[in-house]
Amino acid sequence: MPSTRLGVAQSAFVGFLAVAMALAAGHLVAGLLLSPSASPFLAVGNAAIDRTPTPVKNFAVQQFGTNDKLALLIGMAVVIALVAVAAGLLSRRSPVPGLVIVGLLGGLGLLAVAEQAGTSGPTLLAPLASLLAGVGAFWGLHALARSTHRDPTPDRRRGVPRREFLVASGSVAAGAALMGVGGELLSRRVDVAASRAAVGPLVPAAPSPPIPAGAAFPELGTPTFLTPAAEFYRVDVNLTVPQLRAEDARLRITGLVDREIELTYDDVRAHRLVERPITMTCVSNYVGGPYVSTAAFIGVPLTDLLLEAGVRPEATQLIGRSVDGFTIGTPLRRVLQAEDRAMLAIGMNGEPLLPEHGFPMRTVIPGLYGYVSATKWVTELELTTFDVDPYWEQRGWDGDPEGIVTIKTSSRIDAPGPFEQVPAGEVTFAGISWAQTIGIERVEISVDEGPWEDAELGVAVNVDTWRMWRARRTLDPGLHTVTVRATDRSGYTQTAERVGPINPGPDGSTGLHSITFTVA
Ligand SMILES: Nc1nc2c(c(=O)[nH]1)N[C@H]1C(S)=C(S)[C@@H](COP(=O)(O)O)O[C@H]1N2
Ligand SMILES: [Mo]
Repeated sequence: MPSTRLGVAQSAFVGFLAVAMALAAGHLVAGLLLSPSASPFLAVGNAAIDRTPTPVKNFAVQQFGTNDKLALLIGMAVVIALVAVAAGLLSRRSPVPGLVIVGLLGGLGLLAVAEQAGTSGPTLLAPLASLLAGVGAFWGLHALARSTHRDPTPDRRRGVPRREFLVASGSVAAGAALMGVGGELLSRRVDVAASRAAVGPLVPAAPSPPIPAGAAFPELGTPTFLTPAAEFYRVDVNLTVPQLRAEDARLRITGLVDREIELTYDDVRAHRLVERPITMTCVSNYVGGPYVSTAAFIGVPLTDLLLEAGVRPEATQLIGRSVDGFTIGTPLRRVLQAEDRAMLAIGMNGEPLLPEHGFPMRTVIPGLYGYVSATKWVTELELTTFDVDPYWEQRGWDGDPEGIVTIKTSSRIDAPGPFEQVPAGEVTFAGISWAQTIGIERVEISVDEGPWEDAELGVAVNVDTWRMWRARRTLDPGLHTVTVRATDRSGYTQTAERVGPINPGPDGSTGLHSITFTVA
């Protein structure tokens, strides 16, 4: 007597395959349309990032660092797989519950794509294809599985229906894998690498002098003075790096200006290019954290561009807009104060920007945290007043537009590492400190809560970059603690009061970095 219900494994498999098919079909069409973000999987991920409360977002950045996006994608894949399996299991008698769930998942993808900034009609084809593929695959596989069930005996000898189901599900699995991979390859078809290579050398009219020997102590464990672009910290809201070609790039300067202007990449290059080492810092950096890096940025001074457009006196804020929907607001006063060193950057360490750092163009303004100064993949600079709220402020980081943007003077211990065991004898300490636009005056260390004693500073490169430090002490064998603090040229010494990066606004962390280590 054949059961009228599908087997547990078979029904779970039907649900899983149908959803895999749905995601792959969406990914493929998004790839064909050259809109990777229209892939329902990525769109749902981006929608999730958008709705994540800021503290959670910050927690994720701190836990997973630059892998926060990978962690999110894996987590999402697991959740979706579980829902898919549940859809199958609920459909052992009738396909209806599964069809409803797969349809709802498809609807979610459709909504996520539809709400994206700059969605055009055609990009909706990706989630639509996904919905149809998912529902279709579920329907087809379920029907086939049921027919196998209803009529199990006569064919057992020939094994036809069972084999039919296996062949069909195998084909769906293979098809989904092919479509997924194809979609991924297609969306990388925009040949950013070729566009970057074609830029050729960037020659600043005012090159920055070479970094002096003695500016960094990498042999002692500090970073190199200039961070190689590939190792520069990366923070942004994107699951996939926006792929833009220099040939297609346009920068518009709009808003409270005498004349709006639009520049191509070549127009930008043709301007006076300056070069300046600048240390960037993310507001999410915790005390002792890694979100601080230095590059010699090459670009056009923002003041040159603002002069060209003619800024109206009412303007108080410069808003940067980007292809990823991110907007960054900078107090105009701070842009002007930075003079030539606030730039529309096109190069980093002598090379065009890397895609993950904003190729082809981004802004960099020394002294301000990245989220209020450093628009990557920038497409528009709008002059406004403080009435316009940029990205983070729309999401509840509603700070004082003038106050919170300044990078806090800070310092970090790079050597010894946490809980490192160092050989007996003289111990070498080394690390970094920074006080962008002001300059570092002094770095002190305290060993085992003893008196503060001066560390030796590396050669200063300019006030906008970090300053390395080193010190030596002879210590007895056993467990020790070292703490560091910096004083900047305004006379401010880092406070010991420990505050996390989000407190609750994005003010940047405070507190002193300490390391515990052992002398052998
Ligand atoms: N378009 C865009 N620009 C952006 C961001 C973003 O998410 N999108 N993140 C900002 C943040 S929070 C920081 S700290 C810097 C980091 O720049 P980097 O990744 O080149 O180090 O970019 C800023 N610019
Ligand atoms: Mo940031």
